[in-house]
Amino acid sequence: MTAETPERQRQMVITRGFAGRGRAGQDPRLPPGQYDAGNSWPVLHAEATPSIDTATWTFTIDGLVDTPTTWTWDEIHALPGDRYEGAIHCVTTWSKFGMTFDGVSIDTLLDVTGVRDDAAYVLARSHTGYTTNLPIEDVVDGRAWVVWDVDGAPLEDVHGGPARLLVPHLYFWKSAKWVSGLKFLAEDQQGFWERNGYHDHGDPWLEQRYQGD
Ligand SMILES: Nc1nc2c(c(=O)[nH]1)N[C@H]1C(S)=C(S)[C@@H](COP(=O)(O)O)O[C@H]1N2
Ligand SMILES: [Mo]
Repeated sequence: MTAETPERQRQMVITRGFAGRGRAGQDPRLPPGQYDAGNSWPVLHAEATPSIDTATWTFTIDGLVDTPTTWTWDEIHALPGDRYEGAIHCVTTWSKFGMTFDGVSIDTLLDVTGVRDDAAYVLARSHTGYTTNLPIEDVVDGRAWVVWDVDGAPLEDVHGGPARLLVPHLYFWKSAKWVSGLKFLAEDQQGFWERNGYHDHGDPWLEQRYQGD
């Protein structure tokens, strides 16, 4: 029988503690099945990249709200701004840390429109026709934004400029590029990728990649 010295016992406890994190050696900020894309920022979208003029750009909140509202570029910029600093996670397994996005919180927009009691879901839409669905809980309480700057510079066309939705706690397909509005609904209505097999919710920590996950 091997004698365990106090030092050896302490070591074993520490080792077990680290192993207990589940994925030894993996960055704990990485959701399961994801890798750190480092400095690269992959571009992914289904449609052709549009070129949208901020002079004619609008963003609309409608559906089950008290006061449906459309903002122009200048009007939305006149609202109190907000910043997200952190990670984004794409379902194709890349994650990116240390991103800084500036724009306006969805909470600020909902202060203007109000939300009716019978609203439970949101369908986000883009100027290109792209759509994606979310439960209301995922776009309120400081968890979703309309953003126009990334790392201090205007969002490029290919990344959804002049403005995109940002819902960073869900897989990145929920962050509709070239976003044009949010419709509040009583029933969940699937968006583009969700109709094509992606999960309705898309929580990266639960690996909700595909329908049925
Ligand atoms: N309008 C639009 N938005 C979209 C998509 C799209 O096809 N069209 N793809 C989504 C997916 S799957 C991802 S991973 C991200 C990619 O954003 P990026 O190209 O800025 O990395 O945009 C999301 N938003
Ligand atoms: Mo994606």
